Amino acid sequence: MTTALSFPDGFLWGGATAANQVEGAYNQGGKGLSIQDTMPKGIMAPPVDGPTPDNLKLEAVDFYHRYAEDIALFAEMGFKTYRFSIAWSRIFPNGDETEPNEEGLAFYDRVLDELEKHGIEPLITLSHYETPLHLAQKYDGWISRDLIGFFENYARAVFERYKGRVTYWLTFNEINSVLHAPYLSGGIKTPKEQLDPAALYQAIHHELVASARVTRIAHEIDPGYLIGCMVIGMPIYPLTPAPDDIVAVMNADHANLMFSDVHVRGAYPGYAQRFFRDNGITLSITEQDLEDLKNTVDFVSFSYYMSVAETADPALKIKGEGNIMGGVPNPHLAASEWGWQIDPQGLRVILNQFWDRWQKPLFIVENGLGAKDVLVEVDGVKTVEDDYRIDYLNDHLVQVGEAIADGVDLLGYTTWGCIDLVSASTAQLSKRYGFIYVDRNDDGTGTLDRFKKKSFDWYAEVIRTNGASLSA
Ligand code: BGP
Repeated sequence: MTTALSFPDGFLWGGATAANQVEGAYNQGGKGLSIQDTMPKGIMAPPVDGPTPDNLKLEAVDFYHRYAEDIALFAEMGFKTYRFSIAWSRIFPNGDETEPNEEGLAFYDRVLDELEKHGIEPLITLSHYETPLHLAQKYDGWISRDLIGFFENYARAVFERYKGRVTYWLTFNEINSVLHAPYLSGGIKTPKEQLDPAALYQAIHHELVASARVTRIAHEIDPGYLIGCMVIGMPIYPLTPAPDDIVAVMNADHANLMFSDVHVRGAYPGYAQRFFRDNGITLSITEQDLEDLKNTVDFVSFSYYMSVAETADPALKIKGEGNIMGGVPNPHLAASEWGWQIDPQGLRVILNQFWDRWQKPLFIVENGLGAKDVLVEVDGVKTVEDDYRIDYLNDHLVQVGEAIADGVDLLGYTTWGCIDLVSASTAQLSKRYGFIYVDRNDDGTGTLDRFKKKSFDWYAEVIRTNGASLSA
């Protein structure tokens, strides 16, 4: 007999977005440019110098002006939480000023007002792939130690401003993605191919120290603040049971897990020190850095879209499509239209792996299916019959329920792109994740009107029943 699915009382159901993918208004309210304004093709092409008309993120889905309408729709689905990011360049337009931009702070006050009105708990990411452009151009992003201080000023400004209105904060979105997308993730302008591994790991060290320092600052400002790290959660399976493949998996896991090991344990693990030694990487680490790193996170959050396989055999080491890191395709799994392999059980696996490893509360802050949707008319109402999305989310949530039954301590679950938004990797709008369809196309045309998809009512029912309506 198996245990029935049961989600804890107070489970934080909701959805997630990032400023650069929904807000638009890229140059309004005193906002400075961010690296996203130079990435009209996402990570599919090298960045350009500045904003270009083909960059969908400049207007995105205009959340900047429509936030009240959108939050009302989230409330209609019964959201308990809404994860969004603050655009760093709205608060510090260049990133290195000393005083924050009042208009930027006031915008997020208004967002928080709307959330409070509907009883929705905010979950805020401080840095979601939107480093101020000036910091990339002048300092080469996180390569420079100066960014620690700039980030600290920014975090302090928002922690102080929104005190008493927020509990959950995340520092860097998918911090482990910097290994694969240094510009997107770390504002590092030097092209990846020219980047010396020692410089890259120094940048990572700066981010880890910055994250730990702002964790301390947050707790000083408001002891009620809970600070989480955020990583790409991607289980890595051996392609075969050959011991060489198992060791290859262990090494690939270490490359990823190092980030949260430092966040949770407050020091570099032995395997990371060995990696640095073996690769001739000598980091500049001060005594103060070592002290700062001891400010560990309160919880671990992660995105989950897919698992990958790994092999030690160079002939089989093909890189498939996937969420920034990608990996060797698994012959047992089907894939989305964008080649991301679909593996609901992988979510249970990673929840157990993370819980067993850290014994810290977990939070799934991204999960979902990017798909091409077709707007149709049913009984005179425009909608999308997205049964494929319902199936995807249902199957993943059933595995979440299994993990909870396994004993995993899970705070909540926010689907990615609860309203359609611009894709981070491809910069398309046609790669849609939402329960809410936004009328905007890849060529920039469209009314920006919102329509509820079939999945809208489905998710509302899942939340209303606290998961009891899922079909196992
Ligand atoms: C994650 C990012 C998000 C998001 C999501 C889906 O890597 O944190 O910003 O966009 O993946 O990816 P994509 O937009 O490329 O489909």
